[in-house]
Amino acid sequence: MNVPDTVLAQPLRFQRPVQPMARARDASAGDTSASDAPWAVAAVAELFALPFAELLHRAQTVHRQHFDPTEVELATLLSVKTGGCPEDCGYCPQSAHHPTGVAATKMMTPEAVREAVLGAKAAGATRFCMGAAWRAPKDRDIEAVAELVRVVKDEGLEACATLGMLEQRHAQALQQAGLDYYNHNLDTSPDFYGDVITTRDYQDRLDTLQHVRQVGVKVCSGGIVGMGESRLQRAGLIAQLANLQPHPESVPINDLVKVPGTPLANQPDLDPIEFVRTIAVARITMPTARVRLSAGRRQMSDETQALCFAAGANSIFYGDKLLVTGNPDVDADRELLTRLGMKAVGLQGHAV
Ligand code: SAM
Ligand code: DTB
Ligand code: SF4
Repeated sequence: MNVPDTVLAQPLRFQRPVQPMARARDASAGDTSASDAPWAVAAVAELFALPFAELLHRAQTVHRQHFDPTEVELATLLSVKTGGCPEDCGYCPQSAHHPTGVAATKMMTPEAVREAVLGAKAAGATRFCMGAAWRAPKDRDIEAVAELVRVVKDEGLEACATLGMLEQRHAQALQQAGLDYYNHNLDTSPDFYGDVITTRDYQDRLDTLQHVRQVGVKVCSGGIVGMGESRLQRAGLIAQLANLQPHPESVPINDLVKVPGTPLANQPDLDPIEFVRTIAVARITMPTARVRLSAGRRQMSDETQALCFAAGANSIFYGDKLLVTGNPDVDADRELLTRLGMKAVGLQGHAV
């Protein structure tokens, strides 16, 4: 792993580690009260470097202050407009720059989307997220997606959309249609970003998040790990997210899905323990967020997923497909959640 020695050097002592220096409040002593003090990347890196048991303990302490740790949100994804995307995101099977064999489709009809929403609702999902492979939607796209948002809201689910860069007037139109969340990931740290994407820059992403925030739609923003970034760069991503004012309400943490034909297809696997650490650090730095254990679960063991929940993940993508790649099937997820004694949001007092 490409981690500086200074970050890895960690005394193995059974006592409270040195508290993050650059943090105004005392996170090491369990003070998780809201604070405006920004998270320095170095302070986030110190969290990453904690002994695993200490890190998990802190994450669990924070988690329990804000959530029932046995509760998990089930969010279902649907790609309403797939493939042919002009952006060159190095991880993405839907980019027209990469020979992945994903065919470009037209936008789905409201009828077809309603059918998918009903299926997701019957399976127990409470959030429905629609993705489109656009750089940014046009006026007519926004009208079409607004119609889809109304379909989701009609069926009583929370509506989320991820459509690329968003102008404020477009965010406003979606808000009026009832959109609850907009997903737009920062993806990685500012200093690694250019290695992965060249067709839009980091500031474009921050601008979109601001437009979403300004119209009162909740922000869903996270990133991908396992793209070859260093631990310090993972800390850089988390610091960026945590320093948004306020931090995102939802934070998807994706483990890279290596799709043949994409530039990142041959990346070495990220150590699962490092993935769990990323979840724990997201939980500690963004105490009231839904931290979503997102893409990559199909390659993950049940034990790794269990550790992610223990580290503060409290949301998953639920349904047999993500956008174009696979996800664990619904029966397997139900069985896992039952084994772990976890219950879905919206289902009081019993498992899924
Ligand atoms: N086109 C829109 C955009 O990029 O803003 C929305 C859809 S895009 C597929 C949403 C997010 O999915 C990306 O920002 C990225 O974080 C995640 N993603 C895409 N491909 C992935 C992969 N192979 N593995 C993990 N996450 C991935
Ligand atoms: C997010 O953070 N992950 C989701 C959702 N937001 C849109 C997408 C994951 C995509 C995984 C690869 C694919 O199926 O395209
Ligand atoms: Fe296009 Fe989104 Fe894929 Fe990037 S992540 S290539 S913007 S669909």
